[in-house]
Formats: sequence, C-alpha cells, structure tokens
Amino acid sequence: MDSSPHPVTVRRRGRVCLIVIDSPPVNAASHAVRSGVQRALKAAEADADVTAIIILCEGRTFVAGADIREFGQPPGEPSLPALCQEIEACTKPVIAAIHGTALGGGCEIALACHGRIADAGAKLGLPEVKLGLIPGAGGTQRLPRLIGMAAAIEMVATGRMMGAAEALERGLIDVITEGDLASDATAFAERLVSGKAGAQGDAAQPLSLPLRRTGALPVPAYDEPAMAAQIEQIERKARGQLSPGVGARAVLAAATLDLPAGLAHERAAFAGLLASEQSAALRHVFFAERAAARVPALEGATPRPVAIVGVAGAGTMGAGIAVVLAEAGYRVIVAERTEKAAEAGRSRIAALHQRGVETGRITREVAAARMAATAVGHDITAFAPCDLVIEAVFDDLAVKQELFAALSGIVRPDAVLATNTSYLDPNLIGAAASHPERVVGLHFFSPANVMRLVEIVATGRTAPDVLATAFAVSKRLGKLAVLAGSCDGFIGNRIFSSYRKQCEYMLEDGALPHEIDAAMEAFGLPMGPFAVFDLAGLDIAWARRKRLAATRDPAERYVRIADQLCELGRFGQKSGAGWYVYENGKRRPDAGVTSIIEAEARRSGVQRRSIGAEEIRTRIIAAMVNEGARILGEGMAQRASDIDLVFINGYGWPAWRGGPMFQADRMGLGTILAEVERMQARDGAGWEPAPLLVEMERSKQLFGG
Ligand code: 3H9
Repeated sequence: MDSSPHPVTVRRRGRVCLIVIDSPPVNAASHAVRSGVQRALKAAEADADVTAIIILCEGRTFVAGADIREFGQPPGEPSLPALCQEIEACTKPVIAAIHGTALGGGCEIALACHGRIADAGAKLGLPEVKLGLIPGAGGTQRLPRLIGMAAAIEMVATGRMMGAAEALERGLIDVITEGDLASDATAFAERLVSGKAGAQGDAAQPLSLPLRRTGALPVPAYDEPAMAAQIEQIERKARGQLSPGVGARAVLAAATLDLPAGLAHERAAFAGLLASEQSAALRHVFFAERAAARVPALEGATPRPVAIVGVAGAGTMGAGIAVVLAEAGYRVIVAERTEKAAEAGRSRIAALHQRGVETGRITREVAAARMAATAVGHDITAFAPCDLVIEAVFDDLAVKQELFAALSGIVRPDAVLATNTSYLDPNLIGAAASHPERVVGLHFFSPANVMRLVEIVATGRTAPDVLATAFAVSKRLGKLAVLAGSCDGFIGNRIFSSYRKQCEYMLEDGALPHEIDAAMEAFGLPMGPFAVFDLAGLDIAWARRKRLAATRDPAERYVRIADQLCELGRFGQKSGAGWYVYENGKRRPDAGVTSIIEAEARRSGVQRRSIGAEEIRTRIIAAMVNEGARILGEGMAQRASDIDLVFINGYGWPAWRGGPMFQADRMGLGTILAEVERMQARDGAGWEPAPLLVEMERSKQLFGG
C-alpha cells in the first residue's frame, strides 16, 4: 500500500460524509485527487448510513483547476469529465462547499454537484481560455443551464472570475455563508435531504428531490441573433487567438445538442486546443509568470515596510505611477519643480482617476478618496516621511543625479530610492545618493497605470532587502515584475532597439512601413512597429541617436530614413505625419515616405527587392532573439522566459504566441542562427551571432535550464 499521505480523506458529521481534498498549493485535480474523490464517492454512495456528501477543500482554495502539470501526460483514470459525470449521477445529494477560487476543473466539479454553497469571499470561474483551452469537463454544457447562455458565453470566453454575490444572483451557487463553511455546508446538505433547502438560499422553498442534476436542466431560452453577434464580437476581439471563439461556440452547442453529444463536442474541441501551438504558448506564459517571481537574490531577504511613497515628477509617467500607487492603497506624495507644473500634474492625476469613474471601474467616492490620499506640491522636502521615492523626471543623468543627491538629505537613510529611467545606468544615478545600496531601478512602461510590466533593475550595489521591497511593492501594485541587470535599455528597450534597427534595414532592403506593419499585425501584434513609432513620437529616438552618434561604431549599418523624416518635422501622429500621414484620425501610407526610402536605398547602394511577410517576421524574431541571447549570456536577464514576459506585458506581444524566445524555440534555433548569420553578412558590425545562441543551437536547449 502507498504510505504517502493521500490528498483525499473522508470525515463524518452525523449522516453527512465530507470528502476533503488537501493537495497544496491549490488543490489541483491531479490524478491522485481524482481517484481519491472517486473512491470516497463510491464508498459514501454504498454506505446506507450516509444521506448526503460534501466536497470540501483544505488550504487556501477549492480545486483551482485540472493539474496543468499533468497536461501532455497519459491520462490516468478517472478522467475529470468522467468524475464529474459520476458526481452528477450519484444517487445521494452531493454538495460543493467552496472557498477561495473554484476555477476550471474545480468549477466544473462544483457544477456537477447537486448544490453549491460558498463563503462570501469565494470566486468561481472558467479561466481555461487564458491557457488557450476551453473547459473540458462539462463546463461549457452545464454552466449555461444554470446561468443562461449570454452570461455563460461571457464567462467562458473571457475567463472572468465571478464573486460569490454575483454567482448567487445568477444561480451559479445556491447559498452564501459568512460562517464556518463545513458546518453550514452540512446544515445545507441536511436541509436538502429533508427537502427543505431551496435554491437562492431560501430555506423555506423545498428543493424537489430527486436531485437537481445540472446536466438534466433545460438551457434557458435565449436570443439567437444576439448570441451570434456576441460570438462574432468575441472572435473579432480575440485577434487570432482561437480559444475564446471555440469556447463560446461550445457553450452555444449546449442549446442544440443533448448532454452526451454536447459533452462529446466540448471534449473534441478541448483536445484539439490542448494539442495546439497557442495553448502550448499560453501554458508557457503561465509558468513563466510564476518563475519570474523566483529570484535567488531575494532568498532570506525581508522587504522594508512601505506605506508612504513619493513620486518625483508628475508628467505622463509620474502621474500614471501616482495613480497606480493610490489604487493600491499607498499614501502618495508627488512633487514637481514649480507650482505651475504641480498644478498641471494634479489635473493629470485627477483626470486619470476620473477616467476610472467614467468607465465604471470605480465610484466617484473611490476616486475622491484616492485623490485625497495623493498630495501634489512643488517642494521636495515633502518627501521627508516617504518609505520609498520613485523618480520619474526627465531622462537625463545630471538631472537625476542632482535629484538623488538632494533626496539623500531629505528622506530617512533607510528609505528606498527608485529610478524610473529607461536607458540610463542606475549605478551612476545611485552613486549620487548617500547609501547607494538603497537605490534600485523601477522601470514602469507607459501608461504606467495600464501597462502590467515593471522591470526591476538591480544596480551592482542594490541591497537584497531593497530588491525585495521593489518586488513587494510591484506585486501590491498588481504589476508583473521582471528582474533586469543594469545595461543600456535593460531587457525590453535593448531588444526593442535591435528590432527597430532591423525594421529600418528592411525598408532600405525593399519593404515598406505598411508592409512590415501588416506582417506583424497578422502575427497578432495590435499595432505594427511603424504605427507604434508614430504613436510614441519619432523625436525622442532621434534625440537619442544624435546623442549616441559620436560613439556609434562606424562599421555599423546606419539607416538615415527616420532622421530625414524628423528633419522634415514629421514626428509621428502628433505632428500629423511620420511614417504615415494622418487625416481625421486615420493613417495612410505616404508616397513621400516611399520616395525617401527609395532614395536612401540608392544612396546606400542597396538593390531593393520584395520582402514577404514570413521573411519580415523571421528577421524581426531573429534580431530580437540574438539580442535576447546576448542579454542572457551577460546575466542581464535571469531566464529566457523572463524576456518573453517583457514583450508580452510591455510591448503588446500576443501572449498566445508565447513571446519571441518561445517563438524561436518553435521555429528552431537553427533557423534563427542561420538568419542571424545572414544579418551579419549583410548588416555587418553589431550583428554577430550571440555566443549563447550558438551554444544553445548546438545543445538545442533554450528553456531547459
Ligand atoms: C482546466 O481546469 C481544464 C479542465 O477544464 C478540463 C480538464 C479535462 N495546476 O498562481 P500562484 C501552481 S485548466 C497545477 O502563484 P496565487 C502554480 O504553478 C486549469 N499547478 O498562486 C504555483 O506553483 P509554484 C484551469 C497550479 O495564489 C502555485 O500553484 N485553472 C495550478 O497567486 C501557486 O500558484 C486555472 O487556469 C494548476 N491548475 O493564485 C487556474 N494552478 O509555487 C490557474 C496553480 O511551483 N491558477 N498552480 O510556482 C491560478 O489562476 C492561480 O494559481 C490561483 C492562485 C488563482 C489559483
């Protein structure tokens, strides 16, 4: 007999049998859990003394889904769909007692039960779509029978979690409890057996026995054209991702097929997606996000307590940071240089909170409270009580050094000083501060209140507890933090710079901006690179190129087209023209830009040729991966998957493509290396294959380490 503790045990409360799952961390429905529940269920059903059964979990949550780590392994019996069928078919009432998050397969177990009780903080959801999947254990068939077609389609297609109160209102659960879940579930089960437990928590309404089996309920009537429109919109919004549309259509099938046929339809769609590239990519992203939080340098380090945060600078970036800090419940002190700038900053911050009210995300009262927690002034001595100050001033070394030197005389010596620089060396900025070990980079992406990514940059001297503080604050802000080393552009902008260069080379070589954009949009990017350059403005990159001109390797291929556009005053969308022209908010390609490109190609002696979408994508990915491999080789990123997260969360890369490093792995490192070798031959200095890329290609290993 297996002597290891079994994740499923059985308890008795009177004549009610409690099947208790205890499988940390999230009680995933692993093979051991499934077989344990099946065994306990069969025993309870056969036991004449048992009148009702409860499925309950220990630890932080009800079953949070199928065990993702088992995907791809041979399925062990019982499968989750089979177990759900057995639960539904049980001749005694089975109640799900839910706390934490009943997700995916966990929610499906609850749906298969004959009644559902949840504590007030519980949430239910079918997030399979986020893993490139759909529910595979009856969720698409049972959910609409309980909450109706439109709500079920929305839940399956978005993966949104539903709180207990809404779940009760919609009929997804029967009872909410504020008390002890096991006791109240037992009382609910006893009432059910005695025929006195009603739906919607109304104990006076008898629930008719035989048991209310979700799968046997009719699908409530629905508006067919409205459903078709809802699904069409879901597919449009998914921009190439398959699972939202497949999930929505599987739900719709519940209306036309009987339960067995509906389940078979769901199962086939689930199996198809499980084998898809998209699901592999999204599962890679799921585990990448969890891996990013594992930072060996943090082991044993305790974050410093942070309650009051200062923000120096209230431009677009500073205002966005102030907003997200107030949202997370920090007291915020913002300082600008002048009263006028402070006033403008205050308006900017207020407008961002107000947008939350207008979009229905927060109430007027919440916005007012957040504004009240944010003091905006023009005196940096106001930072004195801060536990952390984040600077978001002009990206100029002297300006930032002056600020850090001044801050050293204002804040406590243990207050953390963070720089939001995009390119400057935090070591140099930190050197201006007293106690440079408290300096760290916190690189937010614009707009800071929207973009999920924060690059946390360790200077050579950052203390472990300061680094831990940066991670803890980012987590509280709901951001995805990725550790980066201190190098020009850190992870994201450094790779983006190679990406940008290769895009500009392709113009001279024969492609046009809208062709490159179309290729990347077809790949899944919401906007192609040239449209993004225009949106961000061409002037900042121009200023940077001018600044770096003196130190640029003369052997590096340099394309002057962007400089010429700037010389013509074409700074992008804000000036009405850039890579495109803009009229009435619409962009269109410009023959003038084509002429400049052709003239530059002639001047450089490049014979232009047509470049297809596939070559465009391969060149872009190869350029990114080569720089990514350099970054990894230099220890500036912890792992390849961190680079993927940076592009997905900071640059709009579609998660269902898994990020550039994941794509490289799928395309084959040999293909990438061959492309980089072509770049080296064609584009010269700076395009040598990264030593790590060569090494990885030899060992065919990118994510193995
Ligand atoms: C499914 O159910 C398919 C079915 O319809 C059909 C089947 C036939 N499996 O996120 P955390 C691990 S698809 C295995 O940091 P939190 C996670 O890797 C599934 N492991 O905690 C991490 O491990 P480590 C549908 C899982 O408190 C640890 O648990 N369900 C699973 O911030 C802690 O995770 C989902 O998609 C899993 N299902 O958030 C739910 N889930 O410590 C996915 C988590 O080694 N999970 N782990 O890094 C979540 O959304 C969050 O984990 C949750 C907790 C909200 C539950």
